[in-house]
Amino acid sequence: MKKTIYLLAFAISASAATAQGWSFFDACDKNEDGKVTEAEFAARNKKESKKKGKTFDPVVVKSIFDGRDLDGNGILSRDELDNAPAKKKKKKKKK
Ligand SMILES: [Ca+2]
Ligand SMILES: [Ca+2]
Repeated sequence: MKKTIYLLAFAISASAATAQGWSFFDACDKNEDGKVTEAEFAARNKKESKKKGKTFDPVVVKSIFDGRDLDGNGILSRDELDNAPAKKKKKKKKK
């Protein structure tokens, strides 16, 4: 039972973004050129870290950025940023 709730919360947080028309991508893409550069991504994470009282670690952010940058062109597209983590979850099919 506990597990179900946990999974549900996960699913909600992942889909809520798109349902509300908010996307992490848009939040990062400050100049709205349809791409998120490493600088934009870092800036966003820096802000988030500050808000959450965490220390901003550029090394960690860079590794996240690289992990999302599937084609390795140094820029995150909307697909790479918004859809990359969701892909993983598709493994577990749920109706
Ligand atoms: Ca941009
Ligand atoms: Ca890319």
